[in-house]
Amino acid sequence: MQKLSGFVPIIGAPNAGKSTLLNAVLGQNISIVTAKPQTTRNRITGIYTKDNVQIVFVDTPGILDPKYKLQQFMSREIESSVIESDVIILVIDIKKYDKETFKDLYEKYSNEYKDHKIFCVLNKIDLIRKEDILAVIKEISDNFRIDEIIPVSAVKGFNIDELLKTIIKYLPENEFYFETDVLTSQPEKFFVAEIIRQNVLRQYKDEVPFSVYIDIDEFKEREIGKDYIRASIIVERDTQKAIIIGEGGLKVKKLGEYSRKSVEEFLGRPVYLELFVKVRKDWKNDDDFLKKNFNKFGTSVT
Ligand SMILES: Nc1nc2c(ncn2[C@@H]2O[C@H](COP(=O)(O)OP(=O)(O)OP(=O)(O)O)[C@@H](O)[C@H]2O)c(=O)[nH]1
Ligand SMILES: [Mg+2]
Repeated sequence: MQKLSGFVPIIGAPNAGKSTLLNAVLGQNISIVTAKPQTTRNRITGIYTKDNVQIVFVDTPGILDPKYKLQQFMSREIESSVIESDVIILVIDIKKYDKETFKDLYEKYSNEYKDHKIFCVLNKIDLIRKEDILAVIKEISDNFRIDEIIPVSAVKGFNIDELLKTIIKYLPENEFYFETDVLTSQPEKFFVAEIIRQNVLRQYKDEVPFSVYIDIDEFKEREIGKDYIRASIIVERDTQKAIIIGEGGLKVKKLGEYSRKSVEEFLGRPVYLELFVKVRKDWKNDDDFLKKNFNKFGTSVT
């Protein structure tokens, strides 16, 4: 049978549910999800392969106006995932749908990427009434030239099969880009850093978790005994370091325990995880730091 294969970036506002959608189509949690906007920082490849079909999904950071250098790096991750793609998925949180905001998003992508097919995935339909879902679908189809509009609930798994079936209809005939058993192109190290960052985002409040960069200093696989992982939690200021550590080191201890458990679950083997908290002043605006570290674990699409 002829093989069908293509790249499908998942784009949208922060918190729209892009990473949850990626995890839902893959049936596995590879992209971190939290209730906080701006959770995803890099593009994350998730590869769906079944029979003669391979869809290379690319989860991206939420679209925003870059206010500091890290966000400029994040925005480039979005652009670079769209260029080579076949179908662009715009994810909208249906509860927050607003015609003007949608128009801006639509115009940006339909003007810049004229040859691409554009799908609108209306996510979080579990949160609103059916009549309201239908009203949004009608408004979009009456006003915009969107190739497909698909209502889903990524968290409940509603209509995900329909989304996959629809994407497949648009895929070009192509050889597969990846081996059939490959789920992602990022190395384990990247996911370990992301899992720790997810725990930071969930455990700490306000701005502190957004000032955190996780570096994996050492990742030693051992034949006998547990794997050894040493990670740095890099923050922007001394005050943030104190918050991460907590009184008597209790907070960072708890972070270490939770992170170890989630890393073990992900890797399927026991690990010994050591965390160190360090300050790199204002790293989010530091070009040298970002050039060296952003995307250091190779999250490139191919
Ligand atoms: N009720 C409901 N909540 C959802 C759904 N999909 C995602 N969420 C929630 O929305 C929040 C954000 O989800 P993410 O997947 O992290 O959103 P994102 O678009 O990747 O966000 P960024 O990475 O920050 O751009 C989380 O709390 C999810 O559990 C859905 O279908 N229904
Ligand atoms: Mg995300």
